[in-house]
Amino acid sequence: MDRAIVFDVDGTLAETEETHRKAFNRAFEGAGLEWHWDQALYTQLLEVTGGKERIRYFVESFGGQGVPAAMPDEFIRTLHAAKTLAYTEMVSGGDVPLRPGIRELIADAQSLGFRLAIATTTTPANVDALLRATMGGDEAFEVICAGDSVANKKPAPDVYELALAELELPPAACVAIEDSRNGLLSSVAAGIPTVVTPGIYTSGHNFEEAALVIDDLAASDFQEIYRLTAPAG
Ligand code: XBP
Ligand code: MG
Repeated sequence: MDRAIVFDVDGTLAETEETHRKAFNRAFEGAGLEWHWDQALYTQLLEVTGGKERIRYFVESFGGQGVPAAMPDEFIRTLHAAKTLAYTEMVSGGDVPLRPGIRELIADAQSLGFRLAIATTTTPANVDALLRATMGGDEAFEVICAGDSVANKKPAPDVYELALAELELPPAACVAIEDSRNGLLSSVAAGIPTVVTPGIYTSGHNFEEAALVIDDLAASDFQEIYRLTAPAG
């Protein structure tokens, strides 16, 4: 079939951000830093996508208040690598299930011949760990675009444009599934009709550009999603 569903990962395939937050805090503790990102602070820091960029945003926002006013990129990279290790260990241990309805949507879309892809800001190792733990591997997804594979992370369109290029499909032949405003802005900027399934950290976001907002995917009619795609060519 010449149509595809492009899935975001964090907050969409699974509610992962609490595990990300715990992994950040473990990395800070392991580095002897007295930082602790609670849920209120993390909600604010999620304004910035990308873990390394989020740490940089935290330093620049809170530098001087018990936080170094500046931090070398190399140190941030090392800190983020420790976070990724902590995250993948927790996810591999089965901490994070797929969101309700996601497994059914993937199976139903596959049975109808839809091609499946991923467009995410998170680190590739995190995608691999989540898909192994929840689906036994990434075979369902023909294309996986993640993390630093693009120069500009969401809300820039880059990662969705890369997914379209690898799928060799026009935006109108696809539909994106997202959970956040940053993700919605990214997929819409790439011209892709977008369905939003708000999550625990994003339910208050503005989703006015969405083609459809679904609060409970498990109770939804998947045809409403499929109808947003048009045949390529
Ligand atoms: C969500 C993000 C990521 C994760 C943390 O990505 O912005 O940065 O919060 O993962 P998406 P990393 O919603 O696009 O899946 O620390 O690996 O960036
Ligand atoms: Mg997301």
